[in-house]
Amino acid sequence: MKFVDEAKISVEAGRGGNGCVSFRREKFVPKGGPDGGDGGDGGSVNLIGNKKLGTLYDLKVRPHYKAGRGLHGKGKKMHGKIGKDVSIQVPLGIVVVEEETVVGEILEDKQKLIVAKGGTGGRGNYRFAGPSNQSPRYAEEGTVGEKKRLKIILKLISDIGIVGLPNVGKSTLLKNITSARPKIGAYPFTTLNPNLGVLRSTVKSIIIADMPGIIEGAHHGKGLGLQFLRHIERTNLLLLLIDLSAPQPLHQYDCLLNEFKQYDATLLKKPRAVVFNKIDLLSEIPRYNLEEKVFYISALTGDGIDELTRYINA
Ligand SMILES: Nc1nc2c(ncn2[C@@H]2O[C@H](COP(=O)(O)OP(=O)(O)OP(=O)(O)O)[C@@H](O)[C@H]2O)c(=O)[nH]1
Ligand SMILES: [Mg+2]
Repeated sequence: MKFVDEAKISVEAGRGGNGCVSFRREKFVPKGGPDGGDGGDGGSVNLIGNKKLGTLYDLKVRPHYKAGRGLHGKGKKMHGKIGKDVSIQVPLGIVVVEEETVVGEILEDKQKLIVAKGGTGGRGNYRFAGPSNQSPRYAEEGTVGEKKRLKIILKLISDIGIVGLPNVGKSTLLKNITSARPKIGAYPFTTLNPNLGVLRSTVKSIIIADMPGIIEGAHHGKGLGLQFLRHIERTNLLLLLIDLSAPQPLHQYDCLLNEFKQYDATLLKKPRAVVFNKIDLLSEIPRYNLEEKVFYISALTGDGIDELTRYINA
C-alpha cells in the first residue's frame, strides 16, 4: 500500500437528541404527571491504534468522518437512542494536530483517542418535576457535537535510524541485519520512503528504520528534502552511514550533521554512532578519530556486522 505520512481530516461528532415534553395520558388519570424521556447522546469520532497499519493512505482518500446523532426522547419516559460512534483505524506513532497544536498521539495497539466528542442528550421534562413544579412544560435541547479539522502526522516508531547520503548502502545494511527486504539499487534515491525492519536474532525486538538519502541542501528541499526525518525523531540511536569508498568520506559526516541541525537541532542530542561502509572496496582502511563510536563494515559481505549488532543489542 502507498506510504502516506500526513493527512488532513475533518471530524464531526453527533448532536445530542432533545429531551421530550410529554404528560402521561391514561384512561382514568385525566391529568398524569410529566413523562418526557431524555434525548440520546451523540456519537463520537475516535481514533484507534492498529499495529498492522503503516500508512495514512486510507485517511488521505477518505478525509471526512461524521458520527451519528442521538435521537430525541419520547413520551412514557422513553430515552432516545444514542448516536453511533465512528472509529478510525490508524497506524501507531501518529500525532494529532489541531491548529498547529498537538492534541494527542497514539502509540499503542488498540489505544483509543476521542477526537470529536458527541453532544449530550437533553433531559426530558419528567426530570424537572418537583414539589414546586409538578408539571414542567419544558425539556432540554441536546447540545451540538464537536467539529474539528485535524492534521494527522505519522512518525514511525523505531528504535534505531539509519541515515546517510544517497547510495551509501543504508538499505543494504537494513537487509543484512533485519528481515526487511528493501529495494536496493546502484543509483541514488532508490529509497523514497522509510523502510522498517526488526533486528534479527535478538531477544528484544529492536526496530530499525532505513531512511531515504540526504544531500547537502536537503533543508532547502533539495533531493527528497528532510520531511522524512520526522521518522527518526523517536529513535534512541542514529547510525550515520558513510561510504568509505567515496572521496573525502568525512565530508558526508559534516553534511549529515549540518542538515540535522537545520532540520531540528535536538536531533544532534540523540546518541549516535558512525558506521563506515563498503570496506570491501578498499585495500587499505583509513581510521578516523571521531567523538562517536565508530564501526567499519561491509553491508554487502557482512564484514564487521557482528560487532555492530552486538553494540546495538547492548
Ligand atoms: N561493494 C559494496 N557495495 C555496497 C555495499 N553496501 C551497499 N552497496 C551497493 O551500493 C549501492 C547502493 O546500495 P543501497 O543499499 O541501495 O544504498 P542506499 O543508501 O539505501 O541508497 P538510497 O536509498 O538511494 O539512498 C548498491 O549497488 C549496493 O549493492 C558494500 O558494503 N560494499
Ligand atoms: Mg535505500
